[in-house]
This record gives sequence, C-alpha cells and structure tokens, in this order.
Amino acid sequence: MNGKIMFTALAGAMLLGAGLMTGGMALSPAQAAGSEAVAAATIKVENPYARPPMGGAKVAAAYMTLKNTGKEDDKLVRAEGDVSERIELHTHVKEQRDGQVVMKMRQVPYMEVPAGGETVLKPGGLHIMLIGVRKDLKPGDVFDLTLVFEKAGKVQVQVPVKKVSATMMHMMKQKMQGMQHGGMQQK
Ligand SMILES: [Cu+2]
Repeated sequence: MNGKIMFTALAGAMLLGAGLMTGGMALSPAQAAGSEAVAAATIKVENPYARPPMGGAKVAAAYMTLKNTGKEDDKLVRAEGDVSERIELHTHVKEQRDGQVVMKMRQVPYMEVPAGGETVLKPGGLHIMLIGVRKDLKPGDVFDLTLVFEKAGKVQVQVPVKKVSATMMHMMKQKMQGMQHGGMQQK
C-alpha cells in the first residue's frame, strides 16, 4: 500500500465517521474516495417509519424498504442505535396453535437484500425490533438507526414515529394478548 492510497482510505474513513456523528440521513459516501465508501451507496433506504410502543410496553418496531442498487447480494446483519436497550432483526412466522394459524415473531441472524432488488420490512413481516425503548416514543418523534450491511457497511437512517391506525391498533391488541411476541391472528 503506498502513501496515497493510505491517505485516501483514511480520509474516507474520517468523512464516514463525521457523517455518522452528525446523525444525518444525507450521509453521502460518494463524497469519500475509495471503493468501500462507494459500496455504501448501493443500499438505499426508503420510507422508514416506526410504530410507537403500545400500552406501556417497552417494545416498538421499525419498518422500511431496503433497496440494493448494486450488483452483489447484500445482507443487513444488524441495526444499532440508542433508541432502545436492544435492537434485533425479526420476522414473523406462521405457527399452528390450538388448531389456529398464528403469527409469531422470530429473531433472524440477517435480512437478505438481493442485487438489484429490494427487501420490504412491514407489519406482519420482517421488522427491526426495538426492545427496552429508552424514551416515550410518540408520533412525530424521529430517532436515528444505523443499519450495518455485510458489504455496504453502515447506513444511517432517520426513522419517524407514525401513528397507529385503528386497524393496526386492533391487531396489536390481539398480539399483546399472546405471550410476549406471539398471538397475532392471521387474517
Ligand atoms: Cu419483533
């Protein structure tokens, strides 16, 4: 590695660091030279939002669409932030219980985002679980999440908290009647 490459890599890392610290969504990896920084631009996050915790529960979920404009498959391997004590990647799975099909939440090790494709995180499907939410999140609030991708690295997202619709409220109440995560009845 010669001096010039070393310097470029260092400058890229510093730019990336500065961008992350501002907590801005507009982290522009393209400004930083070097292939690693450019790779980060392959992931685009659209329509991020979260539902507020329900009925005093300290859990909430974040949803969004992850788009991979790159030529390689990528994976969301974890999410970080100080909005909650723990942040997990979850999905819902169908399960038979007492002769009924119910949806239960499961932690997953990663979420695949295929090359040229997208992965949609939505209620009843994949989601980012916020466990032990630190403050009283309410509609209108915005919090930062850092998504960590296997290839693209860190992507900063600002997540607005949106109101729960009446239908969703009903579903979530049903869900809360189940044990911890389970019990949401499938329509
Ligand atoms: Cu969950």
